[in-house]
Amino acid sequence: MKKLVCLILSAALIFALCITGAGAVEETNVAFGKYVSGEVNGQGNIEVTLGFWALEYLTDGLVPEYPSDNQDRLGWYAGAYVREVDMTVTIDLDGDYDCSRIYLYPQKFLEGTNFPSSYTVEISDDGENWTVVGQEEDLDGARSEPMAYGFESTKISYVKLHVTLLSSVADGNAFYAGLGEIEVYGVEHVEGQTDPGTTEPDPGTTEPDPGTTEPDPGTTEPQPATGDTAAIFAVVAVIVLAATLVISKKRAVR
Ligand SMILES: [Ca+2]
Repeated sequence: MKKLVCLILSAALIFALCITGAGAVEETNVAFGKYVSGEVNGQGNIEVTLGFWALEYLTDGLVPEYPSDNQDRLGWYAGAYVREVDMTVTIDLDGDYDCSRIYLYPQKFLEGTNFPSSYTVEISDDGENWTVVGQEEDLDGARSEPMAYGFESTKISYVKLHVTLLSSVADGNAFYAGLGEIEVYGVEHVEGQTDPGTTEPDPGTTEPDPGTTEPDPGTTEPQPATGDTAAIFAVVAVIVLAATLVISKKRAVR
């Protein structure tokens, strides 16, 4: 009996360790709900946000249809009387994360023709030193799918979009650029763990396969790792079995 209980305990413990490890590498959108700041350098007559658009709508998990009931959360929108700008929006991830993918979603408004034409996507772990992981020049036209940027898993705390050329959308007075959402996929950084074993992105692919890389809007909100729940059950099972063993021992002594 004792040997059997020990065997079951060992198996349960190994199972718990395995699934706990599996849950740790599941990537989520770590930008969801995080603070976004905007800045314009060296240009006058420019607004980094317009009307009922807001910087915080870049990380609210929504890419609303247009027209829709969520027209007041279409995303971020900026305008200037010149098309060449020096404009940044920066997401503070509020912690260290090992990230490997960034998605820029166009707005459904204007069928995405207001997507910025030239920009860089940059990452940083200190908010001062930046590494470019994506770059586009002279994009134009309607856009419905997100732009995807994959890179080797890197510990970061900030993501910056640096726009240098607004879209060709103009109303006679100004040019504009907007996005519906920015998603950053990764896992919480664990000191001493440099390889989280995440998926291997293709750094050379800037535009995702429409059928596979656009996440379901319903999944933009971070979900708890599915392995965590199973791990909890397994750990509970280990405790119950251990208690059973102790009780059995006590009864045997009597
Ligand atoms: Ca949004």
